[in-house]
Amino acid sequence: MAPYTLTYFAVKGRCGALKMMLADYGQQLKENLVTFEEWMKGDVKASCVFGQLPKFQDGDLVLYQSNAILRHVGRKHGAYGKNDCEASLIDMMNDSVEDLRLKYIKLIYQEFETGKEAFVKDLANHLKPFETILAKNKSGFLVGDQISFADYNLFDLLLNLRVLSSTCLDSFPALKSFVEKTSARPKVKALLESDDFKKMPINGNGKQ
Ligand code: GTB
Repeated sequence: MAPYTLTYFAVKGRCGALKMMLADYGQQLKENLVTFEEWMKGDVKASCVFGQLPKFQDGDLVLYQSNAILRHVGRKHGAYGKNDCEASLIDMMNDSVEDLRLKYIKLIYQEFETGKEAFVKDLANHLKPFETILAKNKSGFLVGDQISFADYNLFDLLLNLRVLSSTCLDSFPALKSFVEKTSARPKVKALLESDDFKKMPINGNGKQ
């Protein structure tokens, strides 16, 4: 039996990074996919502590909030740094990934038609700090010399951003190399190439 269960919509959305991290650690995941029609009935929403998905179950532990879920899995599988200082730096990186993800989500769900051009134009300003950090840290990871949940989160977001703007990484060699290296991790590669993963839309409204 899979130790972990994820309840979410049939999109990559806020769970792409989680799926990549679990795959990379050889962990099985049971997925309960909730349709939009089912969600609109209200019962599932009412059962969620904050009225939103994803919901993640690890035995008796029930978690909401995608970043708390990433942290939990990262903590359990050695993807949360080697000491407290690394863990704090990883938190900082992940919060910055979240800041950019929120801008992306706002674009996708609220202003895609009117805001895409400006978003893409401004994107380099938001990618630059990650480029600087990765160029400086010769390990190829955001923090220390091993992969962390923040790396999977950044990787997932960069894949989405490259779909939005195929050239957005062109002037960022460290980010390009980061994407190439993470994509080439054998279990991540297998997930990315799997039919189930490929056929899942990135977002719930068909925009990407
Ligand atoms: N801070 C929370 C987290 O990080 O987990 C935010 C969670 C969140 O925004 N959840 C969205 C949700 O539950 C789904 S992700 N929305 C329903 C609601 O609030 O009632 C974005 C999303 C929206 C819609 C679909 N869809 O229709 O397929 C898919 C994904």
